[in-house]
Amino acid sequence: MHWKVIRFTEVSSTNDYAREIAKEVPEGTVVVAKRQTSGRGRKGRKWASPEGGLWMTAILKPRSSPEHITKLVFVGALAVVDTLARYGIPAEIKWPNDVLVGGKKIAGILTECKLNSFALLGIGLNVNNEIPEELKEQAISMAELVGKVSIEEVLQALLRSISYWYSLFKNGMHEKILQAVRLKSSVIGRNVVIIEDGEVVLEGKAIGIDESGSLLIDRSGHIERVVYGDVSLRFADQ
Ligand code: BT5
Repeated sequence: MHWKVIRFTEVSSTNDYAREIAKEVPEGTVVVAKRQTSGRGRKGRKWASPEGGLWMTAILKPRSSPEHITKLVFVGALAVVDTLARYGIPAEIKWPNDVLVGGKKIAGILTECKLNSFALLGIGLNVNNEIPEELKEQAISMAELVGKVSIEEVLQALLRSISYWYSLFKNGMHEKILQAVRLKSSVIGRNVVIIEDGEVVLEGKAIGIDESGSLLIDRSGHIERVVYGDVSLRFADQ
């Protein structure tokens, strides 16, 4: 993939800026900002984006069918895990869109799509930035783990890893992607609680991720499928 990076000191959200230009620019255009004033998670949740972190959105044009596009989030999560491994940081994927180190969130992925047109792969990775006080118990940065690192170097490593996983995605090798997600998952084998709109909708033991990317939950012998969407997951023992 040939990446073309557009850099800003400040934007509201790299996903929002990317959405505005997506139709006019080629696939591989990447929007990066030093800080975001309205960084977002899913469902309008806030994403803390002070200077020192890596806040980026890659504009992709995969021409995949709707059933596959939801798996794009795993391209981002796997790329982050690979990138962290280069720095000796062992990370895990918490289905569906978080990357954790030692149980703390180091990165979040936000994918947004306009079907038959473009997909936005937004990645927020805590690099050298301060973690806000209220998130300190649940979030961590690369600097806390290995000391200060070059954001530019992290970006280049991340783009290389995205190229790899995205080429598998484009070539229809979804099972290979899912197999990697299963291997890196911090969820399988654990008791989890699924939350939607602040309410618990399901509790049980996560036993796998199926071929569509859905989480399989064993609820006293009855297997339920949780489709990736706007749900959140909490570990039952935390
Ligand atoms: C996510 O949402 O995890 C997706 C985050 C995506 C951020 C990137 S940055 C570049 C691009 N532009 C954007 O505007 N967004 C993307 P979600 O699963 O909804 O998780 C949000 C939750 O994560 C919040 O409610 C907080 O609890 C927590 N959180 C917020 N900021 C954080 C941070 N910097 N590090 C770790 N956790 C954080």
